[in-house]
Amino acid sequence: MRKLIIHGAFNTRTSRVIWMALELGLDFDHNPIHYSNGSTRTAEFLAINPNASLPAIQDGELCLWESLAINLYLANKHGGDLAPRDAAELGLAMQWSFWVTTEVETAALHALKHRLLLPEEDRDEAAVAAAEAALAKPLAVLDGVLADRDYLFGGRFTVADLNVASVVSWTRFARLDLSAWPHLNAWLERCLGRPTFKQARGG
Ligand SMILES: N[C@@H](CCC(=O)N[C@@H](CS)C(=O)NCC(=O)O)C(=O)O
Repeated sequence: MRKLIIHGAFNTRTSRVIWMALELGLDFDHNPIHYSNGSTRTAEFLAINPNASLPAIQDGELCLWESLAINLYLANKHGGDLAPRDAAELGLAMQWSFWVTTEVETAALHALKHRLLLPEEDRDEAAVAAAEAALAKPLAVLDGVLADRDYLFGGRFTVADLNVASVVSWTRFARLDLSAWPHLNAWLERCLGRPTFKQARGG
């Protein structure tokens, strides 16, 4: 069977999938294309991901897109400690992955854009403040859940921690003040401190 191919440059959401592949010790080919130069709009890539976005993977005949879904798939396929061990853990892994993408990602990306990604003249601290306000509720929820545990569930680092931490990491790159949420902060440190996280972002 053909080797797993991960499409997408390190400085895109592809780093989430590379992080997972490294955690699982997978042998994969990396195709580091970027959306900014038209590489995702070729007929060849659109046949893999009609959204023209990154990441996408090819695993044998299967083409898959949506970073957090790809990670759930890879964990489920390859097993080990990162994978859900039963239906209840699978439910929790999906719950946290859907939660972070619906409740956290948009505001975190907004903060990141206005602190880091946009040209300096287009950045707006009022937009950062609005993002911070929108994040207060979900981050408080995460902090509360982590008050009595090191990881989201199961007493170990799982795909749920990886998916949630990869999105919440944007708040740190945006230099938001997370001191109001010490349990979240300590958990984020534990997750992002894994050597594979740095590797997954191109070292
Ligand atoms: N929900 C998708 C979002 C994918 C996405 O928007 N990726 C960005 C790169 S981080 C992209 O390729 N954007 C295409 C564009 O802006 O043209 C996922 O998590 O995979």
